[in-house]
Formats: sequence, C-alpha cells, structure tokens
Amino acid sequence: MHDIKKEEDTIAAIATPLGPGGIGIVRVSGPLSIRLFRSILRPAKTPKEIQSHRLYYGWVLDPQRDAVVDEVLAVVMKAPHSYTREDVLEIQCHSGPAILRRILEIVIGQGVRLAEPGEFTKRAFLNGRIDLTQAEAVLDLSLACADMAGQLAIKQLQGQFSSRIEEIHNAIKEAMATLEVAIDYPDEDIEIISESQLRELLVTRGRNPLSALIEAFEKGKIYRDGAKVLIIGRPNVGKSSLLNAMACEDRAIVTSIPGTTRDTIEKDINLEGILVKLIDTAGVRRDPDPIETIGIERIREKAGLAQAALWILDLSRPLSTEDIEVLEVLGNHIKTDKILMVFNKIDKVHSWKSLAGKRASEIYSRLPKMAGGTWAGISALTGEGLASLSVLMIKKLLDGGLAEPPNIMPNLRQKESLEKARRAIDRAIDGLSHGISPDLISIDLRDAISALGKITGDNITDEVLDHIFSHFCLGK
Ligand SMILES: Nc1nc2c(ncn2[C@@H]2O[C@H](COP(=O)(O)OP(=O)(O)OP(=O)(O)O)[C@@H](O)[C@H]2O)c(=O)[nH]1
Ligand SMILES: [Mg+2]
Repeated sequence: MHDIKKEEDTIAAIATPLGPGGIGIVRVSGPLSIRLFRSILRPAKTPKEIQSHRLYYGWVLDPQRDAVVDEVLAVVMKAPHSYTREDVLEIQCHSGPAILRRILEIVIGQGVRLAEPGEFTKRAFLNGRIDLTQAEAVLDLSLACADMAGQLAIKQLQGQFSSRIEEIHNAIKEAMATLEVAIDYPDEDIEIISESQLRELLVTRGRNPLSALIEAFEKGKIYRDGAKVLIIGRPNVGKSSLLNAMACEDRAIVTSIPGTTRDTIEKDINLEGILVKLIDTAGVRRDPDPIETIGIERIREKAGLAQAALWILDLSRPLSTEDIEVLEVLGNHIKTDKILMVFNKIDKVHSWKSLAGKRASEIYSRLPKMAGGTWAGISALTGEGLASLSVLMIKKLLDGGLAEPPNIMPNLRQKESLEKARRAIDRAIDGLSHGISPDLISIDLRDAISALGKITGDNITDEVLDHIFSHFCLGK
C-alpha cells in the first residue's frame, strides 16, 4: 500500500456545474459533516438521530442571520459507507450559481475548507476505497464527451484494468519465488520449474499481456481523444452544407456565392460513439485574395493535426483544374491515404453512381497517387448517402475494418508505466537466456513490479498524485 498521509480536515465544494439547471449539489466530506447537518439545516421533522443514507427534506439556514437560504434535500452518508469513506453530507438545492455559492459560503463559515480539484476522489483513493486506475477512470468519465469513451471509463471504474495488472503482478511474483529458491540454495540442484519454463511464464503471463495493454493504448486513442476531420474543396462545392448536415445544425453560413466561408469553422459531432471534430474550411482557389491566403494558411495548420480529410467535389459540375489544385495547394500537409473523396450534390444528377464511378476514374488518371482511393456520393441538401459516408469515415479513422474498441484503455501515464514494466521483464527474459545470476534477474523483476505499482497506486509519490488529481474539476 502507498504510505501517503491521509487528510483529516473537512472539505466542501459545489459538485455540479455552475449554470442554469434543475438541482445543484454542495458536497462536504470529513468529520464535521454531521455537526454541519445540525448547525445549518432545519429539517421539516427534526430527527433524534440522523440516519445514514436517508434523504431529509428541509431548509438551509444562514446561522449568522437566522434566515432561510433555500429549500433542500440533504443526505448524510456515515463513514465508511461513502464515496470518500469519511462522513459525507450532500445538500441538494435549487440550482443557480448564486444559491450554490451562498450555501458553500455558509458551509465554509462553519470551519470547513474549500476542496481542491479532485480532492474527494483523492480521499477515496487514500482511504483505500478505489485504486488509482479507478480514480483516473472517474476523471475520464467526467471529461468523456462521446459515449464510447464513457463506456470504457466505466469498465475501468469497475476495476477491470486493476485485475489485469494484478494477474501480471502475480505471474512476476511467482517467477520471483522460483528465483528466490535458486538464490537461497545455490549449490543444490533443486529445480521447481526449469529455466525455460520460467522464461515461458514471463513471456506468456508477463510480456504478452503487457504488450496487449500497450497496444490497447494505441488502438484506444481515437476513442479516448476523438479525431479531427478536415472538409476541403474548391469554393461552392458544399463543404459548409456538409458540416451543417452532419452536425444537424446551421453552424456555418451557406450561400450560392463562392467564397462564403473565409475562416475555419469547427463542430464536434458524435460518429458512432467517436468524438469527431469536423473542420469546415474556406474554399481553396487559384489566385487567392489576401483573406483567402490567410484562410489557406489556416487550413494547412489544421491539416497537420487532422486524422482524415473529406475532399468535396461537386458531381453536378465537370471535374475542374480547381478541384485538383485543392490537393496541390495543400500539398504535403495531408497524406493521400487520409483523404476520402466525396461527390456532393448527387440529387442534381441522374444515375449518380455510374457518374461518380467515372469521375473517380478520371481523378485517378489525373492524380495517380489517389488511385484506388475510396469515395462516397452524398447530397448535403437531402441527406442521402450521409450514413454510408459516416461508415467510410470511421473505417478511414480506424485504418480499416470497424474494430471493436478495446475493453481496457490505458492513458498515457499508465502506458508509460506498462512500457517500463515490459522493458524490465524483457531484461529478465534476456538474462535467463544468457545464464545471468538469479539475484540480478530478481532485480529486474522487482523493477517490473514497481512500475506496475505506479499504475494501481501501490507505490506512488505525493507529487505524481497531486499531478493526477489536479486535472479533476472542483467537486469531484
Ligand atoms: N442541390 C444541392 N445543392 C447543394 C448541395 N450542397 C450544397 N448545395 C448548395 O451549394 C451552394 C454552396 O454551398 P456551401 O455549403 O456554401 O458550399 P461551400 O463549399 O461551403 O462554399 P464556400 O464556403 O464558398 O467555399 C449553396 O447554394 C448550397 O445550397 C447538395 O447536396 N445539393
Ligand atoms: Mg463554406
């Protein structure tokens, strides 16, 4: 277990977002919680003894002025049956920044301290209710915008990640126990398991599961962080119309005048559970005016960060050099395999599929590097083809098939520890093959265990903890 000092004072924070809403919650944790219930709340029926986990209806009083502040529901959760394992008081009041702040002020006036970001969850961790992977999952959950990221965080919150780490940990322990025997009785030829079996154990139950988790980080990145998708094309092909259609909102101005969009416009959408930032851009054309030149510079900047680009072409008009120039102007800023050709305005033409097929071949012959690229036909006006476009976009973003998101998805901090553990195990495996002495191999294995402990929080420093929890919002 970690040996970081537990906090003993009472903390409070507003636990709900500050904005208009139905209810707001002020959360208190620590030894003063129950006394606070008595001093600032007036329940409709005064209980003899405050019961744990029971909602009490009543009013919050300002003890200094003896005035009623709000009508509330309050609950006390007695230690250790609470989120933090301390006595907790939660006051559900009417939402609104003024009321919430007023109640918080009254609470603070009673000798309670304002909580730091993430301090409730930090206490839950320090008091042993959750491990560090679960604490970090709470953070991910509160930040998750797309449902997939949220689902992943919940799995982590349920402790799936920790149990995988524990399995690896146990395997290493087993290997160490075997080595201990060899160290303690160097002259006797006791072999509990052979060297090759030991190597096998470290590979199958150490190295391989670690590699799988590290790979899950790479695979899961897009589910965790989302992706950026650029919409590019010459003026008037329907880029802004597509942004609006996918966002189900009139986010960008659409007119029949070429050159309507001058700046980049971003909108987050939820694409099959993945958070995608769509970026509409100014139409690219030859001889740009000074504003357009700035616009093109913006596109180049965004292009470097985008995971995919939708190259929009107007199927109702012949292919023009202007279309081709879009890719030339953006040059090396977008990789060809990241580009998806999208033929828009299919509602304006007859038998659009065969026409689009011909148009694609024409593009391949003029731009051989695009050969074999995927394309979609859509009408940003009627919405036709948008569903298939979404499927193609996901495929592009996931580099091929519709991969299932990994069950467990380490974050960057955790991935670095996993890599450290894998390196240590590799050294041990290598050492075994080269007949290195068991005590040296033991040191490598101990390093691996220590790296794993950084993930679950078994051996972690105050500094790292503070860093992790500082990313939380207040009241978490
Ligand atoms: N019939 C039809 N018209 C469309 C479609 N998509 C866009 N338009 C029309 O095409 C015109 C240009 O649309 P925009 O979305 O503004 O095009 P844009 O590519 O953003 O243009 P710029 O911002 O000027 O580069 C508008 O009059 C739209 O109504 C479509 O699928 N079918
Ligand atoms: Mg536009």
